[in-house]
Amino acid sequence: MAKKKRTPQEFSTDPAAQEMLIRAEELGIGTAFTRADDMAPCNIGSAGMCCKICGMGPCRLTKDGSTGICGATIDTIQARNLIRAIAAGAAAHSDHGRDMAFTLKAAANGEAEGYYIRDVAKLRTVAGYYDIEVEGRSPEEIANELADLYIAQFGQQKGVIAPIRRAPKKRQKVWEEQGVLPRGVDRETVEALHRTHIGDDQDPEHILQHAIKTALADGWGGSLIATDVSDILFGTPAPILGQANLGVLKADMVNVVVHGHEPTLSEMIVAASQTPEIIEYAKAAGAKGVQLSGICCTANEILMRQGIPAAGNFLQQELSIMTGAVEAMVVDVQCIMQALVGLAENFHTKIITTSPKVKLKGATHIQFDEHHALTIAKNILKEAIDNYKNRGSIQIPDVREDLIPGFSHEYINYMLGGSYRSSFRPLNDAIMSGRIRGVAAIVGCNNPRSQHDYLHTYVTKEMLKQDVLVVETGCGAIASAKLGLLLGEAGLDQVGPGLKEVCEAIGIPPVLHMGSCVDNTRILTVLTQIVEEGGLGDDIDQVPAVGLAPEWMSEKALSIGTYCVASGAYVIFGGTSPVSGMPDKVSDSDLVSGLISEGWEELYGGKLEFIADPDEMIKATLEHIDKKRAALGLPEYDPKRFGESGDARMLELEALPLSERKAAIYGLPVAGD
Ligand code: CUV
Repeated sequence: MAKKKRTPQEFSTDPAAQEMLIRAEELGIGTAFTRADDMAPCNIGSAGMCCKICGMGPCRLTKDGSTGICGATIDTIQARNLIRAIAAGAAAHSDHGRDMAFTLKAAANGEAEGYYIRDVAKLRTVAGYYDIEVEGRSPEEIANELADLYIAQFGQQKGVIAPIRRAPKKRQKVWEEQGVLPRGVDRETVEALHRTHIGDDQDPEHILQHAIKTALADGWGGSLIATDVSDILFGTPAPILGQANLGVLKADMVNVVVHGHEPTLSEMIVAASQTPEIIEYAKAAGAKGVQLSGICCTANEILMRQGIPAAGNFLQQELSIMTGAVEAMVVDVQCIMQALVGLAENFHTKIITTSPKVKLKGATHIQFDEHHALTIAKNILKEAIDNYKNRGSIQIPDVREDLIPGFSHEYINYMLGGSYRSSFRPLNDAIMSGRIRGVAAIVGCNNPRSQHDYLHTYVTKEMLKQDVLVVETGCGAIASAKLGLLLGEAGLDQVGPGLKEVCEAIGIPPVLHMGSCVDNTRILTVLTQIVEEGGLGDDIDQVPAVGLAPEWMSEKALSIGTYCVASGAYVIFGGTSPVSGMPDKVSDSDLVSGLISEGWEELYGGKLEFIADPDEMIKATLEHIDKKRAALGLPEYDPKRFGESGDARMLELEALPLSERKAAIYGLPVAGD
């Protein structure tokens, strides 16, 4: 039976993406979307029932009771595959954190060209968590000691990684009781690999316990370190105006798209692009200047700190090149499609790899080194500018949307109360009164198996109607940005009455962009601060909040989901479950699915579920939020109670004659009555 081919409109909900997909079709160029149509997923592998950890296999288990050559059961194989994916995700995030810590060390010692400590206040706050002396010491001295402490977390062999102490007290106790406090970031990842070698750990429950430990080493270790150090070196994000979508590319400028994850490189390219030397160089090449933009989480990093526009999310990396207007795509690590090089051959675009860890055959490699960062960044930009003359026909979709990103947990704390009384009190109060029904963190990737951006934006919009405050990171945040949901005024007509009041009173969009994937740790911090503020329980599992990754695809997403569950959150993934078994076929193995949902809920209060249908996702989210509200003894959510105060109401009142206004506000009789 011939497989159904989707149309550009079915591939993506984003008009800019659709336009480029039509161009791709006209030019006869394949993309991840068309390849997804051509490639039927292996149903044994996608259900987690293929084992290829040794040379006796791969063993494809297809029905209940079947085993691999060594005797491994479906349950064991599913648990092993899952922990391996989590370990890879945790390794990716944590290695990013390690590189950031080394950059901090180099900057503190004056050995990193172009880097300096931009956020001394955050440096002092973070140092304070670890009892590092701050009084009377220079930022460099403090940074040196903090960098040493952070670098040591990766290779630590015994004890507990230091950042764990930033979790709620009660949560730390849970982890201690369950024996999942991570000893060292690298150690847990290595052990995950050891345990899944042929002939090692074969008890699914025991394997999954270590999956939790590995993920915690990411969320409360490597990723948290990455976020901390990025803020210290490049500034803690605060609201800033930005733009998103392919329409940010400029026809008369040299377009350089940075793609990947680590802000060390992208921040330096931002700095280099603003030097007179580079601006002159671009003008000499006949361009008006250099237009920088980002893809994926690199986009998020420079968007929220510098307001550099985002060209798009994961599934737009190919589409940006399809415009013909990109002189260079500069990549570092993670989420970089191998297809880029072949695709770029149809245009003049140069793919420039920069990480010693990531090379693509056929790409230009200009290795990045933080000791000479500014010089290297300038060289990269000159390479792009030199390529401007080779441009052929271009087509840039005229589609872009403004947005306000930059809601770090520090800023959220500040915005709620101002500098003298910054606190989470107003947020807690709003949740307690029911103005805000609960919080949803909608995060994660795009996946060409589903319609690009559809699940993200559908779920987000439904949450807002239900008075659920939404926080976002990663490619999900870029999806909402493109829809205009990260802009106060644009979103508020689609928002429930209570949440609308809160947004108007504080002056925030109903969807808060909190950063890149490693910045999901900011969400952990927000949840911790909500708990510490009081009134919403004494641990994260009591907060009416849910995490969602509707279009997930990366192993990092699995690690994030798992550390959020271990921290007490209900986490819902869309798409297919990597541990589903084949319920409608020959196997109904659901032991592992049960262990990561009800099993983990019993132990940690959080659970991981895979729900493909967005309406089911929404239903499960709201049920969970309402259940947590009831458990806290909070009033039942009732949208009719709100929407009568706030700015909108004031504007209505202001339009009335004075006498009627008084009557409306104070219930006084109207003069002349
Ligand atoms: Ni790190 S991991 S596709 S860029 S969110 Fe985007 Fe985000 Fe997933 Fe990758």
